[in-house]
Parts: sequence; C-alpha cells; structure tokens
Amino acid sequence: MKLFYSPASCAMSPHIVLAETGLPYSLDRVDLAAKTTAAGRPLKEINPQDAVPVLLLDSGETITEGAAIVQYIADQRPEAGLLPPAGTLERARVQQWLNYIATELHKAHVPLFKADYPPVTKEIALANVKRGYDFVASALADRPFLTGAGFTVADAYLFTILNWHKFIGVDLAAWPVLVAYQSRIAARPAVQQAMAEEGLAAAA
Ligand SMILES: N[C@@H](CCC(=O)N[C@@H](CS)C(=O)NCC(=O)O)C(=O)O
Repeated sequence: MKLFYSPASCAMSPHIVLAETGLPYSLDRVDLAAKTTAAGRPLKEINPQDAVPVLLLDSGETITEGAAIVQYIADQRPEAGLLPPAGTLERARVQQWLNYIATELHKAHVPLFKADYPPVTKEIALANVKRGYDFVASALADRPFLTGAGFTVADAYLFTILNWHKFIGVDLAAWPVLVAYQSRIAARPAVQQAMAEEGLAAAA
C-alpha cells in the first residue's frame, strides 16, 4: 500500500494507522500548493477531489476519505486491535467518532486555513472548533481513549486534528484533558514513527 500525504495534514491519521498495523507501506509526499505528487504527477489524476489522503492498493485501486481509509487498513490486520469487528456495537462506536471528527471537528477548522475568508467567518469557525474541543474533552474525562481503554483508528484521527491547534493559534492548555490525551498518543512508537516520517517533531 502507498499513502499519498502531506505533512501534518489529515493524512497523518491513516499514516499513524499504517504504522500501528506493522504492515509494509510506502509514502508519496504530495505538494498541496502545486497539487502534484512527489514525481510531479497531477494529484487530480489520483483523486479527482485534489486532496490527500489517498491510499493506493497493490491492485492499483485507490481509496479516498480518511475515515474509510483507516477502517480499510485496520481491517487488513485485525490482530492489531485498532478496530472492532464489523457488525458489533463497538465498531459502530468507533464509526460514530470517525464521522463526528470528519464532519464536525475536521471541517470546523477549514475556514481557519483559508487566507481569503472574512474575519467573521473565521470567528465563527474558531468558536465551533472550541466547542468541539469542549465536547471531546468531556468525552475523554473518564477514559484514556475515545471508546474506552484501547487506542482505535478514531484516536489516530482525533490526535491528527487536535494537532492543528498549533496552526490556528489555540492554546490547548485550556483543556488539560486534551493535553494529556495528545501526550499519551504522541508517546506511542507508531505515532513517533509516522511523525518522524513526515518530518514533524513528536511533541504534543
Ligand atoms: N473529505 C476528505 C477531506 C480531505 C481533506 O480535506 N484534505 C486536505 C488536507 S487535510 C487537502 O488535501 N486539501 C487540499 C488542499 O489543501 O489543497 C477526507 O476526509 O479525507
């Protein structure tokens, strides 16, 4: 499997999951400004949405949408314990979180990365992000990971999105639960591996 990614983007979530499985993988660093792969190929040829992450399978097929990609990867190595079996309530809980992160928390950040959006739009986006932080902090108040005692693909995604606090000028110290959560996940060897492969410092 090959993952098309850009450093510190939402593609870090499937990158972490690949590393957590121990399965072999390769990486292709996309230039999101130029919209090209490492070899200079237009990103649109691989993903018509012109976005990362994209997972290229050995068969030549591709999967897009981070929430789908992480489930596919985890299902290739169930013994890694990153995702409960399909059809169980536990699986639905992980999917519940993946969907929340994708559609609410992840997307709430987007206006904050747009140089040409009006300040009022960014103010609303920032309020939505902080409300999201409140929500996940309350969920994590009595458990180390989103669905309980074990790390799942939903935690890889949440860690990735919370990491963006560094880029949007939000001090995570206002949510001590989230500071502890980020540190806990950053300490995982697979997370350190993924961050190092993206050229990022592993500090929370
Ligand atoms: N719905 C997609 C969204 C992917 C997405 O927003 N990717 C961003 C990076 S985090 C991207 O590549 N944006 C294109 C750009 O910045 O030019 C998913 O969840 O995977």
